[in-house]
Amino acid sequence: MNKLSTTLAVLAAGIVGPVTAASADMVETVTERGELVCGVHTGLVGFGAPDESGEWQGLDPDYCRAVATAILGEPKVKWVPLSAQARFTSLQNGEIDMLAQNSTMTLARDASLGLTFPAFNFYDGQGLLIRSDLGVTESKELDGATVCIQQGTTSEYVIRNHFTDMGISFTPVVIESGTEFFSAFFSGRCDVITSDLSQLAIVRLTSEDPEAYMVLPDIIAKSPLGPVVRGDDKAFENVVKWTSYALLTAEELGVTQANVDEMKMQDNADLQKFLGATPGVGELIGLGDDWVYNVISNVGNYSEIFDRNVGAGSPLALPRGQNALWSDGGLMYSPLF
Ligand SMILES: N[C@@H](CCC(=O)N[C@@H](CS)C(=O)NCC(=O)O)C(=O)O
Repeated sequence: MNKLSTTLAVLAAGIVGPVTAASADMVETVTERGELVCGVHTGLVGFGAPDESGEWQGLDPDYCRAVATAILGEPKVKWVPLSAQARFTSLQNGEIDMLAQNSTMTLARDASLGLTFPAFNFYDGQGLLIRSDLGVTESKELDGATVCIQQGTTSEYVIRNHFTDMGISFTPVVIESGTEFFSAFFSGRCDVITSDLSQLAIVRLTSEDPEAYMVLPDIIAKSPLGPVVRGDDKAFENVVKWTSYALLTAEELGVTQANVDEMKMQDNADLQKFLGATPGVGELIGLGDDWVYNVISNVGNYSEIFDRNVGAGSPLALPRGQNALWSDGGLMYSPLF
């Protein structure tokens, strides 16, 4: 790729320049402040949307709660809803401590922004949502279609390459705001919207007439999603990384929000260490030994978070699919504690 196209790819992915925030000890800052400042979606049910009391609910907000609890012992979070375009700049500038907003890890985002993706919380893919009456069954039949794309997302870059590779033309309509992106599609301004498949499934299911829309079978890119932090604070990065792993390990060990007290008392060396009945799990990442216990008792394990927000226990009922544990054939895998 030449310099111009690299620059274009970087711009298309919503990347705005080098990191500017002063380095800080985030574990100490969060402890002193008494809350974690988390960047979240403006309103995507299941992944991050406010409830009636203005509290953010969803898979990503629950990761904010888990990280806050690991540090503070309780899920104290200040929510900062962000547009797709503003999210990385906001993290770079230090306006938020952590970003949890269906953000895809890419080389450019991880390597050139001074940011880092410590873990994945949802393995997704990019797809296309169309009006069913278009009579199309796969993307190669979309020659000449009008495609709505949200600015500052990976989708913008991927879709252009996809149409070029297929050798067919399309008219891109690049939209800045998240709300306008969906309404443009539902009001007929474009034939297709492209984004993460989870997002497309949710938008379709929560529309007035889900049958009028269909997600095409094409998966045009991988899209691993996860929390993002600044790259200059290894200790905080470790907390986010190992909190994510703790959620997976708890699922693997059968530790749930309901049974965590009972599990902590079991005559099992691994469980006792993991849940802080015996010392060791906190010291290496600068936390108390009860941090995993606190996270699970406040937020639950990964399967509980998945189920209540996007899975079988929610109206969305998305399948676990690739997000199942490795032991169930999925990609979710935690190293040993
Ligand atoms: N995972 C992709 C797509 C993410 C995405 O499309 N996010 C949008 C739409 S859900 C968003 O955060 N919108 C909020 C807004 O702009 O208000 C990425 O990281 O670029």
